[in-house]
Amino acid sequence: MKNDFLNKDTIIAPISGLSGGSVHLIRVSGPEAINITSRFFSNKNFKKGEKNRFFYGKLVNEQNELIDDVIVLLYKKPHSYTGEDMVEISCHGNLLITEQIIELFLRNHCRLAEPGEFTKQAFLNGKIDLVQAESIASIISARSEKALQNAIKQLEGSFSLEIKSIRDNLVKAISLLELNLDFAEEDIEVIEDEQVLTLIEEIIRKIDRYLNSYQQGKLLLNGVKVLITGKPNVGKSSLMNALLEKDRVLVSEIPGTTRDFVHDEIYLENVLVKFIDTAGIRISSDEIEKEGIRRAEQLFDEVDLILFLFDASRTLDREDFYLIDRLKDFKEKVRYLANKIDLAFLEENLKHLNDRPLIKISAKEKINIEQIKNEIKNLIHTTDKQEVIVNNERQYQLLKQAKQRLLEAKRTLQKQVGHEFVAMELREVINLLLEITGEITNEDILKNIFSHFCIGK
Ligand SMILES: Nc1nc2c(ncn2[C@@H]2O[C@H](COP(=O)(O)OP(=O)(O)OP(=O)(O)O)[C@@H](O)[C@H]2O)c(=O)[nH]1
Ligand SMILES: [Mg+2]
Repeated sequence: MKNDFLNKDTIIAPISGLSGGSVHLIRVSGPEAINITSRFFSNKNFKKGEKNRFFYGKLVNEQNELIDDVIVLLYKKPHSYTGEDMVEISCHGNLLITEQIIELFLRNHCRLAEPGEFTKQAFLNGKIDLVQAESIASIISARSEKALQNAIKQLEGSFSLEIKSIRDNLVKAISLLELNLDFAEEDIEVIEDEQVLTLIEEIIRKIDRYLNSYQQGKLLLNGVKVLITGKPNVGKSSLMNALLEKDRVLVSEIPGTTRDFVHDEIYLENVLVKFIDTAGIRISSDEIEKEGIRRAEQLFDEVDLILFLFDASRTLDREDFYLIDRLKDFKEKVRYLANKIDLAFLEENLKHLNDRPLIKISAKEKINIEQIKNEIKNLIHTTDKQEVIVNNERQYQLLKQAKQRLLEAKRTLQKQVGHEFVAMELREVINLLLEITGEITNEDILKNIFSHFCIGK
């Protein structure tokens, strides 16, 4: 079915970065790739070339004027990235040359490749499945070594294989159910429902593991976002500096020192951690400050961890209470930090915090900063042993739907309303899994996926 979407055009795009570098690489893919190239390429062995190999020669334009000395790599269908006839031209790293070559091909029955189109062709030609195609985008955008490892694992096809093994189990369950249907009239219970139930539950557990890995996958891919908040002068910027281990933000004894958001990043165990220091939140009638508070509060939703700071050497006041109250809705992702413990720690404040776990720190004297970093590491760690981590929204949504269907199948089985209904649900699950790997797909889905790629991928 997916071959219906295969286009028969010959497409071209630069595939290497175009700024700097001594060599640029241009890819041409499609039925006319070899013909067009051979018309303008001086090496006469090229057209006869049977196997995948490279050729050196001069590339000229229609007027036989030299464009550049180039090396051309020849890939014969289906032994290429796209699965089509494909040519890659290495020219000197000058944008004027690259443009001339691309223009030449555009004038001669080629068109510019759309973003992700080479990878789309690879998918349509069965070189890779959709999970693998998406992992290529993840490889390029990965911001940490861990995310990169995970994406490479997916490109190798380990997740696709897991999905396939789940599908095999579903087929097994369906055939058990159908076996029962065949004998239904003879009133023989060929299999125990228990057997199917066990299979379904096993699959649900597996899918659950993938669903749980999603949050983690997102953290690995995009980095962990940590917001530092609290009322003015409690030591937010001092903490930011302590976490970054440098004097990044201005610190002073005057409340209201930080006026806007300050961002900076570090790597913790190969994962990117982005800290955001904010202006102190105070209750005010000033419109500008209100806007600042609104923007900071918007971030509560977006970030992965909120570090709420208060000055432990002073009695909490209504500005602290305001924030403590606002943060109630973000329970799990808030850490309460009692700062300035080098000065004092007032026990009386504890009654306002209702047993919330506290980390006692001194941003200035660098006490217990490691403990905060450990909290961040814990977010990243939980699925260390997980084989594959799902980090793709589309795959996640399909897995979620698959789980819902499986739960429905389980209920139907337990209600004993008929095996055919259970089998129907399980077939739906198979379809959802086929959508994940792209064996069932449609033009809109593909367009959406590949439009997120960059040109030349
Ligand atoms: N003794 C002590 N002083 C601290 C500590 N942390 C911060 N301070 C001091 O508290 C004052 C305010 O610190 P900042 O880091 O600027 O506080 P802030 O929360 O960023 O303040 P605003 O940007 O104004 O909201 C400075 O004089 C810091 O030196 C600490 O752990 N112990
Ligand atoms: Mg500050």
